Amino acid sequence: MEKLIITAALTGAEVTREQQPALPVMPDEIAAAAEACVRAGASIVHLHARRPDGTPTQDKAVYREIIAAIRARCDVIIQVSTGGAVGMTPAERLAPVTLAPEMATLSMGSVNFGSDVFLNHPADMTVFARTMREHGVKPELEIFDSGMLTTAERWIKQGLLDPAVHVDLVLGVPGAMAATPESLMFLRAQLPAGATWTVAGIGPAQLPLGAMAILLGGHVRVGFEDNIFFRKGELAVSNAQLVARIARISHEMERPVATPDEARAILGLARRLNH
Ligand code: KMH
Ligand code: ZN
Repeated sequence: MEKLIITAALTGAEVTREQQPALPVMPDEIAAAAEACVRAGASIVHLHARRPDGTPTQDKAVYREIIAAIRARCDVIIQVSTGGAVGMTPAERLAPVTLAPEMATLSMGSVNFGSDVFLNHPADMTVFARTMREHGVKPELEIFDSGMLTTAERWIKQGLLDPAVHVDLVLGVPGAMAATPESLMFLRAQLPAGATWTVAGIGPAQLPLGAMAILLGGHVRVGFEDNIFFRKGELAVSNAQLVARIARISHEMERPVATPDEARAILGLARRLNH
């Protein structure tokens, strides 16, 4: 089995400081959280930017600041969000990709998202995929439902995506696929040949689905974007606490955790030092 890649989804677009007092919001807070997560075993950080008032933004300048602050502290694979927040325009969402981070998320279809609709028109998403390719950015395909994997297969056949895709199975968003072991097994069986995959369990599903992925040879995403609790009724004290628990479980299962460079090798990333 490959070493385990842990992604830390530090901030997200929806969680507030009121809900999670340790949520990193400002660039220096996000960078400090990233460094702590790397020390705990993360090799990828999934980033969202916020304005000082806490509202989500895809402003390239804010992402630039966050990325520079992280680079000053540690080596880690930077993955920017192109999901942004519900209601943002596609052009707005795509902005941080032009900073040429190593990775960016690419949502593979539209989905109900709680009481909202997370709209991902195929015409827009193909532009996202092309722009990522132009900037040498590896997409992580965000899969909220099984039809999105068939879209991935089609786009690979059409040459829009490179065959060695990295897929994030996001399970437990209200309105999308349930966070059950059966959902995970079902999606895993339909992954494109040669794909690597990670799982992002929402809320209480973060821990059990993460444990499953460790055993199944997948990778794991944790962090406040998807879950703010350490256990029922107890808020996590930091993103790093959630990373450390997954790293501990993986070590106990005798599956070593990947360093950023080892994760680069697994994902086929050429190391980028230009920012
Ligand atoms: N905030 C969600 C609507 C991503 O980062 O690519 C979308 C999201 C996905 O967070
Ligand atoms: Zn995100």
